[in-house]
Amino acid sequence: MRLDIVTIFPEYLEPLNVSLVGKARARGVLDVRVHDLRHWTHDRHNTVDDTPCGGGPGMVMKPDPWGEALDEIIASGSGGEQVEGTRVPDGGPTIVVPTPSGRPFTQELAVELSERPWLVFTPARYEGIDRRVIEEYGERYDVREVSIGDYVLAGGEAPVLVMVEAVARLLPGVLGNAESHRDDSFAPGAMADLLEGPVYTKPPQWRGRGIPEVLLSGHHGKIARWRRDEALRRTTVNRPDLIERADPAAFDKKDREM
Ligand code: 6GU
Repeated sequence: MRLDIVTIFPEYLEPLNVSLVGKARARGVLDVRVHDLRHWTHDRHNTVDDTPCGGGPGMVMKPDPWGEALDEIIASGSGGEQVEGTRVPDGGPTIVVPTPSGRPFTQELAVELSERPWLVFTPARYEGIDRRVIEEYGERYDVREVSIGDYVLAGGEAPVLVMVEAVARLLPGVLGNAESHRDDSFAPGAMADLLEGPVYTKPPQWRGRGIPEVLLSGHHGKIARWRRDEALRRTTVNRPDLIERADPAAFDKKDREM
C-alpha cells in the first residue's frame, strides 16, 4: 500500500518510523511518503494560509499550494509500480481529509481503507482547507472527510497517525498473528460488537492478586463463556450506547455455539 501525507509539520509524522508501522515500511508492505506543503508555495514567506472570506476568527489554508501538491503527488503515482508487487491503479488515490467536521473514523472505515492500494492524507492546521480543494478533487477521486472523535485538535497530523496505525495493522503480513484481529473490540461481527474483556498473564499471584480460576481450568467452553460475560460487563459500564445498539439474537447464537 502506498501512503502520501501532505503537511506543514513533516516532523509530526516521525512516529511512522517506529513500531508496527515502521516495521511494515521496512518490510516493504507500506510505502509511506511525507511531503512538506510549503514545497508548493512560491512566495518568500512560504505562505499557506490567509484570512477567512466573510470574516471570523483564525486562518484558512489557501487552495493553491494544496492543488499543486495534490496534482504532483497524484501524477507521480498514477500507473506506476510502487512497492514491489503493489500496483497503484489508474483510478488514483483515496484522499482522506482529516477534519472534526468529517464522518466518524470507525473500524469499518479502517477495514475499507486497508483494501485500497493508495491513500493520500491531507492534515490541515488553522480552520481547515479552502472548500474548493475538497470539491475539485471530489469530482475526480474518492475523497473522505473523516473525524477521529468528538473533540477538537489543533491539526490533522495526530488523527493521521491514528488512522494510519488502524489501517496498517490490518494489512496482510503486518501483525504476526492474523487471529489477533478476530476478537478486537469493534472487529466487524467479532464479539457481537462488545468491548474486549480483561486479560492476564503470569505470574499467577501478583501483590496478593490471583487470576480468575476459569482461565487456568483448561476448559475452553467455560473460558469462552467467561470472556463473553466479562465483555458484556465492561461494555455495559463503559459503552452503554453499544449495548443499546446490540442485536440480542447475535448473543443467543453465540450462546448456542459455546
Ligand atoms: Cl480529523 N482533526 C482535528 N483538527 N480535530 C479533530 C479531528 C480531526 N477529529 C477529531 N478532532
